[in-house]
Amino acid sequence: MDRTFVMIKPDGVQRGLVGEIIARLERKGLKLVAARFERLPEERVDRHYAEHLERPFYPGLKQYIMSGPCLLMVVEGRDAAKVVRTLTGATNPIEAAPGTIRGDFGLEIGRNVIHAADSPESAAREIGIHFPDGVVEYDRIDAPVLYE
Ligand code: IDP
Ligand code: MG
Repeated sequence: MDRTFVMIKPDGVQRGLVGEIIARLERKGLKLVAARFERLPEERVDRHYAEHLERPFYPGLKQYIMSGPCLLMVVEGRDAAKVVRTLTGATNPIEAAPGTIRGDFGLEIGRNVIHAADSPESAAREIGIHFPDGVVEYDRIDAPVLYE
């Protein structure tokens, strides 16, 4: 089964959206297999966002991500990375469709509530960075009715 990395950013935590966001992932049928609530250390933010280090918005992005605690998660399900990106919506909440997390809860690109790995390859890389000791393996009782 596929896994992906999801993170509720500090604005999502401060605005009390943690429960709402986890509920959406659970209701979709995704299985939560790892979670940790923490303030990210600078070194891990730089590794996580390695592809953006040279971007003009990076200093602001880093300050935002380190401004408070984040909820880091790994979820499991068929095509998990794609499924979670669809639930998350476009990077800029102005363009994100209603019904998506960013479309329903965000107003601007620099405060877009949630991070989701953009591909299975990114998911594997990000899970390795944030959960190097692995995830929790178990069966969800509804698995037989979620998949054909
Ligand atoms: P993604 O989060 O949808 O994968 P990326 O292009 O990978 O989007 O950008 C990573 C994060 O950097 C975004 O979620 C957003 O928080 C921030 N970001 C991207 N572009 C801008 C920008 O132009 N201004 C401010 N922040 C940005
Ligand atoms: Mg990205």
